[in-house]
Amino acid sequence: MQKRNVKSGALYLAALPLALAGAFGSAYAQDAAPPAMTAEEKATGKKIYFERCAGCHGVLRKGATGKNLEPAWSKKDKDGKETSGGTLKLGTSRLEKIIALGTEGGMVNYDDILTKEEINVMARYIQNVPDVPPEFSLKDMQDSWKLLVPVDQRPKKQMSKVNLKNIFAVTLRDTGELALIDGDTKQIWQILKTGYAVHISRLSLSGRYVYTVGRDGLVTLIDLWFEKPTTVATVKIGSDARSVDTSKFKGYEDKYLVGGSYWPPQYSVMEGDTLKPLKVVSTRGMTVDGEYHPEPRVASIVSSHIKPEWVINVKETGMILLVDYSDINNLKTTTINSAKFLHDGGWDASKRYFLVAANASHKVAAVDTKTGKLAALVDTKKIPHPGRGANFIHPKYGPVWATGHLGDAVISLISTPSDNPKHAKYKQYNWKVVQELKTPGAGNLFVKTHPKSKHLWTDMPMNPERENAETNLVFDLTDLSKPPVKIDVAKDSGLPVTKALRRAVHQEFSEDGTEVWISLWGGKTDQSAIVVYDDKTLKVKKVITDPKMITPTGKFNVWNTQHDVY
Ligand code: DHE
Repeated sequence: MQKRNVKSGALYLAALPLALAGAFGSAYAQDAAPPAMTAEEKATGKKIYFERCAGCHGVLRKGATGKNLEPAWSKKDKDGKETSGGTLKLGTSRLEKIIALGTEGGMVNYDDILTKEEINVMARYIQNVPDVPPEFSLKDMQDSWKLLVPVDQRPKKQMSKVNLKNIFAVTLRDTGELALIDGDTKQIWQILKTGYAVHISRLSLSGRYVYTVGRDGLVTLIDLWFEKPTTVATVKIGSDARSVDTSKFKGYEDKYLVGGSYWPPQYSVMEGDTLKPLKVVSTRGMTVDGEYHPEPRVASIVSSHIKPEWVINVKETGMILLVDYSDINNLKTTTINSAKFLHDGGWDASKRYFLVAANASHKVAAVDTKTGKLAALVDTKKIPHPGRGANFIHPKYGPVWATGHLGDAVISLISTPSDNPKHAKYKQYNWKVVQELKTPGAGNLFVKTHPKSKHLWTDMPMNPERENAETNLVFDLTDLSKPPVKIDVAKDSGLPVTKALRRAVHQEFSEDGTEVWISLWGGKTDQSAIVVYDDKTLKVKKVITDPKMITPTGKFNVWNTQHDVY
């Protein structure tokens, strides 16, 4: 059928929009009755679907980065021509093959994560009508809210001697934990229970509080001023979530926290230092194509530095919301049309423009947070995936922001505007892709640099080849015509070779910009590591590994996250 895809255990699984492509064009099975399932099998299917599939295919299975997985669907194109499909037409044995082996379109093989029985359950589960999970109201949030340590019982000053600016908050994906690692000593300071598979950590503007959000919608507030990091409040914002940020504008510093949910499709506003729920706003509505969508999930969120506003990117509608939080009872929102499906993104160097991947459109949308308008829609290669992107001064084209791609072996450099008179000559290039850096393969997730670095680090964790997935490439920013240096993170970790791939994923700089930390993300029972490199010499400085450090993925340095340094 198709080549076995990347070793899984990891989970951009089915991340490409063409997931299941090819399979859908094939001959359909004859029998269209939904297969029977016991209550126990349904419960297993539901759990696995949430943990492995919903992120890309959606809770209602209407598809986003992954294909539509409804039992039967039909749609009309702009000329009125109707097409139809669905899992029922594919049938159990075809679906089992797709789930087990993946597809060349990007769906990853599950035969080494799921048992044969589980694959069979999933093949039948997705032929049944999707369960619609319950809504999650303000009252539900209030009921879930736990203020574990009230503000007046917290320290009045930092109690430890740890250099908080150089703490790294590291997601331990599969254990539902966060490791706080001291960047100076490279020792694990504390491991705390959080939500399931924490997606991101963000910092309060003060640098004191770490906020994490689990895929299960649990937001955790951690106070770094205690002798040891301590969880002081938690709250659920839904049953599936990916993003949080605080209010950062002058006068509102950390007053509010906003969290974006995948399910229900909504964002919630909380008090910044207690997580007390204040407001829930639905994102259901019309797409940029003018069609109603019942599940427009909240993807990336970022807090503006120049206005009391959050930039909230709504995946399925392709709408970018600028939400003015200066009066949350009379919320003013600017709704900007961009393109589908919005995912991750970051600021340009001036922090005026937010650039976000519209991944199924193969575009990056840039919003001007000063004028509240779309500044540009830039065509990229297939499925841009910037993380937060990387800003640097290109020797020929001036300020640029970089994004990699899941679906193409290229890093695109987009010229961004600058008020610096010295950069006036680069204006002609603004919002154009000025250079594409070739890489040995697709499957990039993150790129990173630092104002003090002369390097651009890029990963390829979703590439099917071991020699790519376990490595990083480092480009020399002073001479981009030079081939990148390939860094073998798996080899540098010194850990024994495992049968399955371990992905070298996500880079983060130390506070002073001299070190780069990369996760070597193994399976749940493999020994994983974080490999720390000297950014100047590209030599290994330290391998951080510990039996308790299971499945490390995202890493967030306090100072860099607090100040959006990338
Ligand atoms: Fe992510 C950022 C969604 C899978 C690691 N990821 C984001 C953001 C979104 C998102 C919306 C932006 C948040 C923001 O800035 O406010 N990610 C999704 C998915 O929907 C998807 C495809 C599937 C899923 O079920 O979640 C997915 N992501 C993954 C992974 O499998 C990764 C590689 C490992 C993991 O920990 O789960 C992963 N995503 C990350 C990381 C960031 C992120 C490390 C933050 C990057 C940064 O530097 O800010």
